[in-house]
Amino acid sequence: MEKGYTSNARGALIVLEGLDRSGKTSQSRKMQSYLEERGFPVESWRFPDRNTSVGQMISAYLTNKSQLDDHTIHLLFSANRWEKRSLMETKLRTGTTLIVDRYSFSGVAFSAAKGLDIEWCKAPEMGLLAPDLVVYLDISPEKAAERGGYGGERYEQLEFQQKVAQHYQILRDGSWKIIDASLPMEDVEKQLKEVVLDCVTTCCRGKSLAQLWSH
Ligand code: T5A
Repeated sequence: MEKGYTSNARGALIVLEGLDRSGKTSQSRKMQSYLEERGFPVESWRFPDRNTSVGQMISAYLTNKSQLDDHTIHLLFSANRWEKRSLMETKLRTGTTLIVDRYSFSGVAFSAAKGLDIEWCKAPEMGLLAPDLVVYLDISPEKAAERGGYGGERYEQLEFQQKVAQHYQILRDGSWKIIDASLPMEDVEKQLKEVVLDCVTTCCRGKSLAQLWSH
């Protein structure tokens, strides 16, 4: 057992959310290095996980190589999380912190932005593990669109991202940490480090795992 861990200690499930190009991938890497330097076991994950067979179907859809019904792609995104759930639980229970780039909130915000019923969108996510921390990297769709590589994938369109931002607003609760993602990368990183370290320390001391959107 790692130094400082109690018997019910575990890794933290930390989720980064935000519009396309908000800086999740960059910050996820930085948080991984930061925690590793401090001696915490940590992995960076992302959804969609394009390496699985479900993930490959999603990737083909996102790159406009295939067409799918809106409900069908929603369920595929969800299935892509379910296929990683058991590994996720094992990692957390054995003390590894997971920094996850997008999770169920992306699933709901993007599909609901297309007009699907929000409760219908949430239903297949119920029972997945609840994050210990959700950080929303807050940036205007206009500012995000100015960043490198924007526009290559299906959802990277200004008007659609505006709708996604509105649905993230609906999903947010008081526990989310909101960070201004239009700030320079170092400033975003500094704010993120504080909340991430606090969360990892809490889970390291012992915290039970919860399920998402269970009543
Ligand atoms: N989706 C996803 C669903 O519809 N349902 C679901 O269930 C899920 C999980 C793929 C798409 O799928 C949708 C959402 C997406 O549309 P993705 O592969 O995660 O999701 O796509 P993106 O979010 O677009 O991922 P990106 O890697 O493209 O964007 P990031 O990770 O937010 O941003 P990042 O770090 O790669 O940075 C983008 C650019 O901005 C610069 C970087 O250097 C880079 O060039 N940058 C900054 N520049 C200035 N200041 C800063 N603070 C900066 N931070 C980053």
